[in-house]
Amino acid sequence: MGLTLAQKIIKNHLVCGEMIAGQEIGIKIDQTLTQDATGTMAYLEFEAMGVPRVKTERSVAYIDHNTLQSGFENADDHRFIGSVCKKHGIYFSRPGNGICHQVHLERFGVPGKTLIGSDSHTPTGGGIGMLAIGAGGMDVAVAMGGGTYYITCPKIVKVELYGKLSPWVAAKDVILEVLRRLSVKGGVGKIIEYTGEGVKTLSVPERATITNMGAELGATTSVFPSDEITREFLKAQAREEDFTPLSADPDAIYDEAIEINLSELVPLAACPHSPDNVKSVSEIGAMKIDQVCIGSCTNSSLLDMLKVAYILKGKTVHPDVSLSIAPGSKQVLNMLAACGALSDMIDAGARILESACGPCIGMGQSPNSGGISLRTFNRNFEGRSGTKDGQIYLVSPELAAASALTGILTDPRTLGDMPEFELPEVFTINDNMIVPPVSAEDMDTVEVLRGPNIKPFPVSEAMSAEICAKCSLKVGDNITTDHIMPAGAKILPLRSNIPKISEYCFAVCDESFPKRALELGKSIIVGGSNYGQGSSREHAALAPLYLGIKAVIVKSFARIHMANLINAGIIPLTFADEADYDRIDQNDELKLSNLTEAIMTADELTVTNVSRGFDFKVKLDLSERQRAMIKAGGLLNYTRENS
Ligand code: MIC
Ligand code: SF4
Repeated sequence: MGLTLAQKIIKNHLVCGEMIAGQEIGIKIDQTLTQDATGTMAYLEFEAMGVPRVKTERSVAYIDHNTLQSGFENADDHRFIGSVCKKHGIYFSRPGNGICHQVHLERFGVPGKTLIGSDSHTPTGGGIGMLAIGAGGMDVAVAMGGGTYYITCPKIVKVELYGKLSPWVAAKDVILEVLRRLSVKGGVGKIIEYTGEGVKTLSVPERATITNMGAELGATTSVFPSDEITREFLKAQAREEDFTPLSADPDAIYDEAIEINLSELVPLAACPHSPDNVKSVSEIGAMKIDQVCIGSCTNSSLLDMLKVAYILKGKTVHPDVSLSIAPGSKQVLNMLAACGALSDMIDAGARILESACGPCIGMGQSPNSGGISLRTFNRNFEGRSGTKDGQIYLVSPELAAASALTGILTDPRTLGDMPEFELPEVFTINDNMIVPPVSAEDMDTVEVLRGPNIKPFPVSEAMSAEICAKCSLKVGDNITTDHIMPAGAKILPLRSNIPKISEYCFAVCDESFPKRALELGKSIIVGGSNYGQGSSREHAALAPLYLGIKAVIVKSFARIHMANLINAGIIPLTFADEADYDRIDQNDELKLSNLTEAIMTADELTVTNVSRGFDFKVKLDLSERQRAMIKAGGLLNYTRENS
């Protein structure tokens, strides 16, 4: 029986388990990446493991999220990460060098290799045929130490592409179409594998836009074949030796399949407040806009920027619109400057931002009250922009640039003929902002520099035999990690200070939650389906841990967040009968008994709603290893017990 492309990479890296969808497997990790907002914690955890040097083929730390230095905190964290990297064998991409996923694709990604990153958009690497997966910081720390990475073996979904995109219709429209069809939970437990004739019509940056935003499907990852187009890209990055051809076997068997005719696609937009709330531009109509932001790890490649510059050249941004542009990397920015495209953007009135995440994570550029903002980003969750009632639409760079000129949502196909935009044969390469580590012999000469904002992270206690606790919060469906642990310029600098950042836990839903939870001492959260979708931030588990959350009972979980809860020692439970969700109210007292035995063996537990006097069943959908981890009180305790 033939294998799919993802199965081939998994098979080559399989350490334990069988490649059967739904079963836990362990894979060897070749490369890791971290960014600064999750990195400080990941490196503190790595230090706690006591491994002197990373054991991966390549580990890279990027500074791209917390770049607004409005106090000492972010700069201190950057310094901490830089010094840890130097000592322990990790490459350090300095602030200004670019967004982790863009730079990794340009300079480090290798087809056929495995990569995990403490950022949910790590699947960007799938654009060059990597098996690239987003994970919690602690999982990345373990992988840096040479440990196995565990996932539930995913189902494989084939997305067959045929035809060719029409002029001014973009790769962004392909992934928006997939999101429209599958929804933000449609990819959970699945790998999305792109095949078909249409693949050949897409460049590496276009493929990377598609795999990047596969994160919004909840997918484990997304992957494209590695072909001649991949070779050309790597060659232009002076890395042709990293090329390996990779594709699925012709008789590969997929669990599900969908087809997309690229020729039929039209410009699309994800409307507020969910990436799967997708409509065509004509359905939305000529809406007046206040802001346009171009950039982020989804759409900040040279190709994207060249298209934007072409559209803006010789024109002026509409007087009612603020346009900001953040090229994805130093390489992109430099090449835009060299060819004059940057000047076209500046001339048109664009506000050029540094090569970093910026507005995508609420680091500046929050829109005006109720403001309508078109963004080339990947997430439009409520409040994420920093303006609670901001109306964020996710669109392609072409659509964003065309609309910035007119002040209304504009179909880019009205721009007329589209020239051929081609990638350069040679990119400008200067890795002077990537600092290599010192040699193992010299590591003792490096002092790790810790700022006063870095506080010890909470570690769970071993699980108790009985939990009798109040439901401190009841929330609905599709709760994101941006709800659980909001980001933005004000809160992000607290990422290395869990006690302090916990004060903002669930601030978007209920500002009184942290105080209430602390007063209760221990409590339980109840939620709906796809709980914890979105980012990989383990702070969305560590803050609840600090606030005394012992268990989370929901209709279903998003993958990375569930793994982070287990790593933190919080019990993730799902309703056996979803109707029971409606029978629990906030403040109800819930009791779980006989946990010590049940946690290791049972697939179902009985929970008593003491306040209302009834029992209901919850499922424990966990592997043996995960059960042992919860019993031990999380991954760190488990690792200590087993080493
Ligand atoms: C995001 O896009 O939400 C982030 C910020 O990149 C997160 C990581 C984080 O919260 O630090 C992600 O996607 O994992
Ligand atoms: Fe940065 Fe936004 Fe990409 Fe997250 S989604 S890595 S915040 S650019």
